[in-house]
Amino acid sequence: MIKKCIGCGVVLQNTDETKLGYTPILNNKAKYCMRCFRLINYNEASIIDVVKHEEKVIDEVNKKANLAVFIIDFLNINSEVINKFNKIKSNKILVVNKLDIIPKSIKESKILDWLRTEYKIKEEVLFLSAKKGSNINNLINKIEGVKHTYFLGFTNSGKSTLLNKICSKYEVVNKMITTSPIPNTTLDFINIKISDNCSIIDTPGFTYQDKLYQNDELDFIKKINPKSFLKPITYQLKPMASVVVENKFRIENVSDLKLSFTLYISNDLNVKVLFSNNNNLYNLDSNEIKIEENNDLVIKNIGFVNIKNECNLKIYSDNLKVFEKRNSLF
Ligand SMILES: Nc1nc2c(ncn2[C@@H]2O[C@H](COP(=O)(O)OP(=O)(O)OP(=O)(O)O)[C@@H](O)[C@H]2O)c(=O)[nH]1
Ligand SMILES: [Mg+2]
Repeated sequence: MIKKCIGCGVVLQNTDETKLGYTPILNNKAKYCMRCFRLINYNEASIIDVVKHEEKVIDEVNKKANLAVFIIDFLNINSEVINKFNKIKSNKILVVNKLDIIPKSIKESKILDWLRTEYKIKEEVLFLSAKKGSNINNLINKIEGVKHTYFLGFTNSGKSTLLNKICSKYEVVNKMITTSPIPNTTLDFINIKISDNCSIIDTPGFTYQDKLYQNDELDFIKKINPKSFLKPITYQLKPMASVVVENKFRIENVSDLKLSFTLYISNDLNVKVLFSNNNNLYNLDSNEIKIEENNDLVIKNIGFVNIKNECNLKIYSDNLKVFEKRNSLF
């Protein structure tokens, strides 16, 4: 009989330690694969080549979902995420997760209006914190009595954390899906029956086409996900001054005005201000972009910058495709 890991959904096997699903002893008691065991107990990831599941997830959801719950995290709202949401044809809800890290000054109603105008979202939007469990009753009301509710979204948006929270409200024994700040934790569909005729299904997260890191840069990857409340930092950026984040990218003010420049990124990431006499990262690819009044500059998978003034910025980065501008939320 095929047995699946209850943490990540892959088929368990005891023949090849280097492959997915490995467990030393494969018997009736085996629950988690070695990778999940290490993630859960030591927060330690083995880097694996994850099979891309994007098309498989979208196909299955479009064919089988009675309801699709698409989860995004507040720091990662961008065109790629919204395009993926738009590919879902079934009845769907958008959930903005990680409300616990959002500064209180940013009201849900404001985010909602902005999602409707900037990203043309027409569907219902719910705001919650999967980690804290706040506002999840609204979602539970939606899924109760629905035969197949699929949870989908980009990796690390908090799908599995949310399913675990929902399960804790029902009497589902021995099911604890693995969660972690490392991308691609969930590797296959995980179907959990929460009551008669009602199942919730976790799915492997989508990955960004362009990223600022390699899969083995675990120290950097762990810092991207804010562990606690987000404290945005504002810099008054003089002409020719730059902000450098973790030696990954440099954003330089190439206008002749001083800019108000507020970073909404994890506070674990190292930020420094440099002047043009310091040539750090000047060797990377660069691109100059014009920022209109009150635009945000999005850094996909990292967060965004709010810039109050119209200006020109020069960006230095290994991957310029992760930067895009949008009308600001503020
Ligand atoms: N602050 C905060 N962190 C959260 C919340 N939900 C999830 N996280 C964290 O985000 C990270 C990713 O959570 P997962 O539940 O593993 O994300 P996922 O969407 O299942 O990711 P994949 O399985 O890779 O697709 C973990 O470190 C979680 O603790 C939340 O509501 N607030
Ligand atoms: Mg997951």
